[in-house]
Amino acid sequence: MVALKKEMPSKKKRLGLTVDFCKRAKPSYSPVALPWTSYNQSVFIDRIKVFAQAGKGGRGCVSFRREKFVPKGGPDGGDGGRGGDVILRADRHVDNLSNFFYEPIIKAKNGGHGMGKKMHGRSASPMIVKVPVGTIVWQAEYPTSNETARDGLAEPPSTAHQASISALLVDLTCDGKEFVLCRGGTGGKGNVHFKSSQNRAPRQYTEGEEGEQGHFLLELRTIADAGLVGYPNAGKSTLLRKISAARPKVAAYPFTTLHPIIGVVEFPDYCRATIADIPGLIEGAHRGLGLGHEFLRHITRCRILLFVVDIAGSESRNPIEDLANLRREIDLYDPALSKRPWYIIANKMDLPAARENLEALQHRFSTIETAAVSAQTRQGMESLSKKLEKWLAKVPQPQAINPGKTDAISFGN
Ligand SMILES: Nc1nc2c(ncn2[C@@H]2O[C@H](COP(=O)(O)OP(=O)(O)O)[C@@H](O)[C@H]2O)c(=O)[nH]1
Ligand SMILES: [Mg+2]
Repeated sequence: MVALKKEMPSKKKRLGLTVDFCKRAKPSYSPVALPWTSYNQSVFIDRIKVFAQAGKGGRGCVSFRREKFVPKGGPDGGDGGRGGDVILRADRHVDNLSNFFYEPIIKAKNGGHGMGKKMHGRSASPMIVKVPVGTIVWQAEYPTSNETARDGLAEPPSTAHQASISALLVDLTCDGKEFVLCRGGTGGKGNVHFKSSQNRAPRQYTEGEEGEQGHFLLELRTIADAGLVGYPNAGKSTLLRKISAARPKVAAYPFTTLHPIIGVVEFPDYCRATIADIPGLIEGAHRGLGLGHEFLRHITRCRILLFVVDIAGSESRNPIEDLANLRREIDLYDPALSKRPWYIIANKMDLPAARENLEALQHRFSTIETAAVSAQTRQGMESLSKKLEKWLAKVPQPQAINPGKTDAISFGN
């Protein structure tokens, strides 16, 4: 007897499926290169152009009252609701502007249209967008000839450099501070407003107002009490790790830190100070070498500047030359910044040749207070913390930048 082997169709065939779900279709998009990202760091954006549009007001309604035994009840068309505002709110839990990288168009909802029985249209809720504390908002203008209409929106042209900055609108310096970027349009009037002894059955109504719209440049200038400035590998990030709970990446190669990181230092008397660690500066940064001056704007609001030098002169560096170069770079970036109170942190005191170099450095910069530390071994960190508190106590809090001021600011990147 021959055993008949019955061919059982596969489950896929039984279900009538023809597509092989196991084989994933290749994604049709190509991965986008994000600025300032690495395998373990998220995207950091500190300057971005956005387009914002507030909601349009709702249309007024044309309607007449119709009820049993009320044959000619008169006009009863309600007004339209207000369009939503676009509001920026400074939030200390947001640390950069990367959400605008993915959504550079901010649109609030339109107001609802008016309805019969004198019913008012629904006013749209405001579109509240969170931005980091320290965000400065500039009005940007694009030539109108380049504007293209898409979905009723004037799109920012692809050639971004054509935009010009016209005015500084606001400096959001404290947590919770709000700014209405674009005001929503008011609602239109319903026909109830047009009745008169002459016009007892009005069919007139008004359209809702357009919401404000415009292009804006948002720029983050981090607010911290002290800023660490130094050559790559001087030990700035190590210092911040040891003095605060911040965890910037530390490694023995230059430009490990790719974006500013803020650490909070707690003093024994329950006072606190924030310290900003920015990517290393090198000689010629004003010519765009290294990461250039790109991140120096994050220390422009710091009350004091802490120049971190590798006092051991490892990697055949000269700490005195390094410090002089750093001072020159700061001066080239902004002469006002170079007048800010500054101090020296001589790091890597655990290495040989550090003592000798420290004496030479103190001799050369005799008027500047110096803290000698070893961030790696924690040597001198207690005394640095005390000095930091003393240095900060001498300097007042910086003021927010006045709106209306127009600054020379490039808008190409
Ligand atoms: N021997 C010694 N090495 C240090 C000290 N501070 C930092 N380093 C090392 O210097 C290298 C660069 O440190 P990092 O904090 O990334 O420097 P940054 O580029 O200024 O942020 C790392 O390998 C650290 O381990 C120190 O006090 N002593
Ligand atoms: Mg670093």
